[in-house]
Amino acid sequence: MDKKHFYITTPIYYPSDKLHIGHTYCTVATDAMARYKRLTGCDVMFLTGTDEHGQKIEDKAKEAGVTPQQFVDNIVTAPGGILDLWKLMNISNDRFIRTTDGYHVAAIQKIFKKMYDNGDIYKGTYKGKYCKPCESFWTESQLKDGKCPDCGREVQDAEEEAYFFRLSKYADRVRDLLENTDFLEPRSRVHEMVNNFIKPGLEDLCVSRTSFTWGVPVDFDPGHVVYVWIDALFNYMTALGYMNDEHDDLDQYWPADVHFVGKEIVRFHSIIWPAMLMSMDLPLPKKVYGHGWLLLDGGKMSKSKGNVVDPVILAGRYGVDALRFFLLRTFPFGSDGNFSNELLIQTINTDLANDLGNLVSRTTAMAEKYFAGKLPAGHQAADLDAALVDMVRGLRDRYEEQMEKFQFQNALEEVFKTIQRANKYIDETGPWALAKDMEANGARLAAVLYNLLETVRVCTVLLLPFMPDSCEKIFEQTGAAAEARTWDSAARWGMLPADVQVRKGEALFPRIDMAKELEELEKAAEEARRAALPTVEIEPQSDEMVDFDTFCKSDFRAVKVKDCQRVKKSDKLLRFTLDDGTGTDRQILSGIAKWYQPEDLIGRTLVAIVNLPPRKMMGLQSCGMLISAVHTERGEECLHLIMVDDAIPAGAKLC
Ligand code: ME8
Repeated sequence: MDKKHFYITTPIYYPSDKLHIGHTYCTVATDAMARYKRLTGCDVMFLTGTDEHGQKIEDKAKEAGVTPQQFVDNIVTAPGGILDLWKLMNISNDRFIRTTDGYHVAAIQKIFKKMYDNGDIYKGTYKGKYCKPCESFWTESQLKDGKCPDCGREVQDAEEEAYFFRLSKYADRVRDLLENTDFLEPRSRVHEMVNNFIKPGLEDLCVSRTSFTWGVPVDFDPGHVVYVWIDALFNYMTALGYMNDEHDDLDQYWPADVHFVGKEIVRFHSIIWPAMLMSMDLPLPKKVYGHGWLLLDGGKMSKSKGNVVDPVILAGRYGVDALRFFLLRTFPFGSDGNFSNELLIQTINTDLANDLGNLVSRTTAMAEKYFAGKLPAGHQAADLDAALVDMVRGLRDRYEEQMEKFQFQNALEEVFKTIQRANKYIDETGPWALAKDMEANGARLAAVLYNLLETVRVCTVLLLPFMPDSCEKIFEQTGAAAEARTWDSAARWGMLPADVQVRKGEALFPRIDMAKELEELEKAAEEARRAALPTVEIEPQSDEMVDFDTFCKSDFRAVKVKDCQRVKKSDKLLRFTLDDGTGTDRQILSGIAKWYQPEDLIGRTLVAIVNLPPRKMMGLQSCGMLISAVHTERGEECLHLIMVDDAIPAGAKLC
């Protein structure tokens, strides 16, 4: 029988900055879903990619002094770029599309022309508001307090000759799709779309621009480039070969089973995307799922706010699997969730170190200790085992029900309830007590360990989509062969041979010392913040002119340091005794204790202005001021006393 096809996509990401944990969240979720579907036996197509056109990229490239193509290459394909991030996160995408790929560009031109030919794209004048960072057009009525309703930033007036898509024509069909089918989930997003966008009246959509050039050119009207969202949305089909010969999988995989998208782009996917497909007479995707955002301190992460969390750092510290697991275990996929380091560490400690890690290590350690790693055959079940065994037998179905609804958190909850039950079973059966009399209890002890190994096996199969590498290690340790790692096997009890061979390995998820780790993270974040600061900052030069005669009145002299001491009760002041060439010592107080040790300055020749009126500091007289150079380095003030050649005699005038 042919395998069931399953086509799943992430949004294609803007390569305008490094991706953060929020982007990683969606891709990890899609990856878990793709792996789950493969596990269940589907023929999966998992697509991700990058959305590389638009004014924002053009502007950023200009700022960086490179071409837009160089700019995006640098973020997508260069070392440390998006492709590397997905490799690091163990993302199993089958295809990666870049909207600058030649086949995609040519296909978009054909698509645009087709909608123009069928009358759904027409030429007019665009007057309205444009949000540059979001690359979105808005009507006055859609703005929130006069600002972009998506990101809250200022919008600009825009007026130009442009092409329009007859979105209004499809308003009723789209509304019907949203209200009367399961096309868009979660359901709360349907009300949002209908109330905010459809009920106020869908206006035709401006779908070309002439104010920048970094986009797909409208081939029949030079000067126009295709609106980035048309270019972007059709990626889901061009990547399968729609209107191009690069690929040839449209028949197998279109319509898509699900597009996973963040909530702010649900509007594009659930209104504009189906309307364009209707215009082209193409089948609609089966589902759009709008997931929530990962928030930091209650707000959306963004590079411009400087509050992004770097997945590479977290994966480096805790391991890729722990990070993947945390993202899907902690936050309900359809709602927003607040990211914090505490939560991450707590999840790793509780679920992975305590529950799963302990279960695996205790079970394998006991199998090694009591049976040298190989259970004897012929062990027997007891009544006490039924509660655990029944729970494991029904686990796959309960998990599947949640996975089919994209409720990763609930699916994992089912697995972890079972893991916790198994840990309790260890306490209930007391293997260490049984081991005291192996002759009498050896068979029973083997049965207990077998039940634990079977529980671990089934849970591990179900954790495969979330933590692929760690699960392989658990299979190795617990002696699960290939046929005991399958989806089918997860619904069956007793897939391990009775005399299973166990090999205890290293602890999979070491416990993290929360307080110490938080402190280190804080330090690392502070270092990263500092590293991001400009290396050297110097004060801008003054515009205010000083007349020559006034300047000449300032009397700068070379002075030699005869003595230098800290001023008692002051962290800042040093007291200098100086030879200024007059034969009488001069005393100057200077607030430079942070930068110099007094003894290092004795004997040096410095520069002082000597005709400032004397002033008192900490009860001591200061007659003049030492001259220093100051600048800021990584946010910190730096000071260097001006020191001159010691051959210059004390009192020499500087002019
Ligand atoms: O929107 N939490 O690209 P994008 C969760 N190019 N998800 C987040 C997030 C966060 N803190 N921050 C961003 C685009 N995302 C378009 C898509 S598709 C045809 C074109 C999600 O790089 C965001 O919600 O700005 C979106 O789904 C995805 O990252 C890509 O965002």
